[in-house]
Amino acid sequence: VSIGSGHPRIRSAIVVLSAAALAAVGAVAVRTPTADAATGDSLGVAAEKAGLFFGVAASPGRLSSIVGREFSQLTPENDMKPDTIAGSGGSVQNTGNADTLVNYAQSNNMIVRGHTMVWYSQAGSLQGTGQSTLNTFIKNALLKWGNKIAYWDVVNESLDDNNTGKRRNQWPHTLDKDSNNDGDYFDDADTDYIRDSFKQARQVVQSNGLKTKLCINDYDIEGLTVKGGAKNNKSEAMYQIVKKYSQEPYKYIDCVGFQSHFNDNPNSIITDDLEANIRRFAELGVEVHLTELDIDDDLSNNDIGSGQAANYRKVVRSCLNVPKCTGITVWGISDSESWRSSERGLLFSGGNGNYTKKAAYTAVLEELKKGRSTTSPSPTSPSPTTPSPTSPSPTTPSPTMETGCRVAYTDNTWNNGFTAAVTITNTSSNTIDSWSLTWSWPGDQKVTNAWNATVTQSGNQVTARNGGHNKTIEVGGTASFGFQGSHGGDNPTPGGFALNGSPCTVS
Ligand code: 9MR
Repeated sequence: VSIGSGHPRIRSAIVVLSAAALAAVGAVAVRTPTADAATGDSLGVAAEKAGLFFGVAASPGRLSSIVGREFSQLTPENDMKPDTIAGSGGSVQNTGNADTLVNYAQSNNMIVRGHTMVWYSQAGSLQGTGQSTLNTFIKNALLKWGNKIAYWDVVNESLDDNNTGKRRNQWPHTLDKDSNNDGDYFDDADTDYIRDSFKQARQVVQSNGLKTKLCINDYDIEGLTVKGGAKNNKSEAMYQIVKKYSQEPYKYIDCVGFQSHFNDNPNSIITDDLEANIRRFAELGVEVHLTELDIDDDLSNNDIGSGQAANYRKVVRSCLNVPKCTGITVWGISDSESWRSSERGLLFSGGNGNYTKKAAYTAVLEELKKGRSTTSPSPTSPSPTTPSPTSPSPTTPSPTMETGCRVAYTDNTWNNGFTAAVTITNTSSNTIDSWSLTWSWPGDQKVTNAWNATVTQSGNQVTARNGGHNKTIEVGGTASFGFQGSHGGDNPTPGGFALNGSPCTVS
């Protein structure tokens, strides 16, 4: 009998022991989530400090204590798929296992990713139905769990294999119509099940005041290129879909999932351009997640890899370096219990609740603990034509000159973390030579790291000072920076922005 999971008397005794006493107890290796939080010694806790979630795919039979201890997000591996929960006419049924997983996540402070609604595979009674039945199912699934689900994979695996850049040639694509035969499904007169499914999901989210974010998920879209350096056409096709439906006038898609099953398939390799590809999706304003990560421990056809732990490190780093890469989910706990056990692609060995950390685990934890890069360019970095910091401006004003300014502030918030993007516009009639922007937090927010500005905080007062490359703001010009922060559960928008001491308008 393991003492670990919930012997209340022993647990409460340990809480009052000092660290030294705890070490002396030795054999009673109880680590409550609280103890882990204190040391940061858990993937979920380390990830949360870096501003992202670290999750796992699970089934009710795999909910050993490691799940709640190590991970901060949970994806039902199979129990929310239509072949389990879709009844006739788009109804939702048979949700017992899914409910077990959602309840487990809730009581372990994990967020849930719903997986998945519209998919050619495991479609159950949705298979072959029309858009109106899909819409009914989308509505029922969203309303069944509401805000208990943070992210839903609305559309899964819509694109063809073999790097064709086409849609998968089977239902639900059979619903699509290319009215003018121009090769896409983006024209108003076209029928596009991706558009229509997200449209429905967006309407349900909006009209019910839900916070659930709507994602599209696929595999082999991780790199800009595939093996041999050819363009990744599948990734490009996904980019065009996300670009189209995340922007005005649609604004349907919030997030894109790179499944990240890395193996010897030439389109599934880890490329050096993974980070750049994450970044280009992020620059559309969507969140990027690595949703089903596993890495074959023998990527013999992968010319990038040098061992599984190094590959995990590289993939996690690629996400950490892009602020809008807000979560990583591994597709299972241990190798032997994985859908691809022969690849030994996960972070633990062992099984049945008795798991051993692999070198890959240590690599991931170490990388998460290093946090986000502070030097990587943000989507708002200046173009190469921005004047260099040393080039003298003919109209350099005195630092005391009055400024007129406008501030645009947008944030992207989850559990206890957020990222924010700030753009300052110089609305005065003078060039600004150097700047500091101040504001105060209405809540308990804390800035944890920043890019393109040096940000300091004292109490609830924050000061952001220009970086070298963005110190000059021409008349009508802008300077941008971003940061990451933590909050206690509520992240109200700050007010009281002032640039070099003068109040700014907020847009
Ligand atoms: O891991 C899942 C496995 O248990 C199922 O048998 C399989 C059936 O299709 O689905 C697996 O999960 C898939 C996920 O839903 C979508 N991306 C690929 C995953 C691995 O096949």
